[in-house]
Amino acid sequence: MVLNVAVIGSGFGGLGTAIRLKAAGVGNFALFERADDIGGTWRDNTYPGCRCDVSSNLYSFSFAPNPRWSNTYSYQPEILAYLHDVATTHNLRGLIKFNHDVTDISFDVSTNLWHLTTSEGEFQARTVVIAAGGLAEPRMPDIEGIGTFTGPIMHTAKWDHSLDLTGKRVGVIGTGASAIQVVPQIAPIVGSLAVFQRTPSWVMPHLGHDVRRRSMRLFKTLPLAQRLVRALGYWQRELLVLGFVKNPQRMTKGEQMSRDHLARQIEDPNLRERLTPSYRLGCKRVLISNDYYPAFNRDNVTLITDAIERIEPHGIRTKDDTLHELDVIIAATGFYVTDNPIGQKVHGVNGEQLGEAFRGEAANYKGTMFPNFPNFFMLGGPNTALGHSSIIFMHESQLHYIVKAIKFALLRGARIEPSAQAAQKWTKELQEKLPGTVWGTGCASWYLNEQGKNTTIWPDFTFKFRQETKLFDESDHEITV
Ligand code: N01
Repeated sequence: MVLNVAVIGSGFGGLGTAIRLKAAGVGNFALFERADDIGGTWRDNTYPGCRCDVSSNLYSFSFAPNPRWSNTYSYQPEILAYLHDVATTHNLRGLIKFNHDVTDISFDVSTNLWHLTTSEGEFQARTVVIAAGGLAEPRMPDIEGIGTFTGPIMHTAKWDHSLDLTGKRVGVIGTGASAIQVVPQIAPIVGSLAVFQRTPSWVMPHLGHDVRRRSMRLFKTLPLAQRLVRALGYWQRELLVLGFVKNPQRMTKGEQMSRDHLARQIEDPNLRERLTPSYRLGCKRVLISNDYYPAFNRDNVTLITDAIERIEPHGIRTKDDTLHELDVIIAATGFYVTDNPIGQKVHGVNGEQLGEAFRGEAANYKGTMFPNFPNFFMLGGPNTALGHSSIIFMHESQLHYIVKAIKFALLRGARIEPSAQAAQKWTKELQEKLPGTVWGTGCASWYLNEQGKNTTIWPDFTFKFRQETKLFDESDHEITV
């Protein structure tokens, strides 16, 4: 049987797509999931302290508010439980093909169908939605000798809960969003903790707190109250665009807040100095934590700022020729983002790889569609991620467009793809906005591709993206019936 829609992934993106397709009356579709459970990155990241740095009222579907969030910034188990609730409420599990690892998605010009190769067999679909997630593929550090270490090495996104860290000499590589959450959690139990920092992060005070029962009751009986809280959080975050995008000079105020936060928590001026970034706040992802800096006040935690030379059988050797002896290494080294491997698995009408477009070497349309990839859509495509707000808002915007386009294609039996002209216009205008933004102020970050081009972040207010994706614009597409 030929599916109407093949959706790849069952995290926030995949589940959101399924709900929107059902609501629009589109039937005969399936979600392909490589694992045996839903949840995407929120299923995979189970390291101690894993938590969302966007408030839960905003980091959730607008159509599925959760009045029971126990903290304003939820931890991973509660977010995963939320996704399970959503899947149950919307009766989605029967639509998901679990343990189906998709290895190839190619367009067949003779049938105008997408051909999917999976670990469980072949499938055909009229349209495809990629919802595989931008933070789905953990990146191990490319450090000489990594294979020679005799102890366990684990990535934060693949936490081994059977590994007892009690009393162990542990090294954490990286000081990004994952590291700052895991370091304070494991510091009290390990014997010693060496944190290997290549670049310090800007860290702001965390405003998260437990939600009172009274508020939960209010949100349940009066959903409008929760919608207002969500709206307030949304608009507060939109104001950040004035600094991130319009005038990065404004970030100096935030930098001072972060310096004050550091000064309140770390007394040693030398340590403070080494933890202070030298790039503009926002150029890399801004982090929030109240317990990361204090972890360095513990006697068993050391900040290592000498660059790593190599990994040896018994530890990590830094450039000053010190061997830091370790029992366990934790790689908090992030993900393949601009070079997400999913890009190598998708092939368009001429056999070209999607990866080229995704890396920013070819044009895309609204971060969602690509010339030569007919009836094909990507959630979290180029320049649709955010530094200041909730990615779920962007996914929902994309879904407005995607579902309208899918219905258009299915009702007419049409093949639709953005015209080269429309895609070039979109990509050019977007790239022209980027140089003046905070992400172009000269730091290395996972927002930039190998050529230093930002192919990840949406450089504007998110409501502008919502406007852009409201309607399916036939005139921007090549339509063949
Ligand atoms: O990864 P990162 P992450 N040698 O790429 C360092 C989301 N997230 O997993 O800065 C030495 O930010 C690297 O150093 P440098 C969130 O969107 C969200 O922490 O490149 N160091 C950096 O310090 C986040 O932004 C939550 O110099 C090496 C670190 O490793 C994204 O995931 C929670 C190295 C990688 O930091 C990724 O965060 C957690 C090497 N060879 C994650 N290679 C939420 O709360 C890399 N590094 C939603």
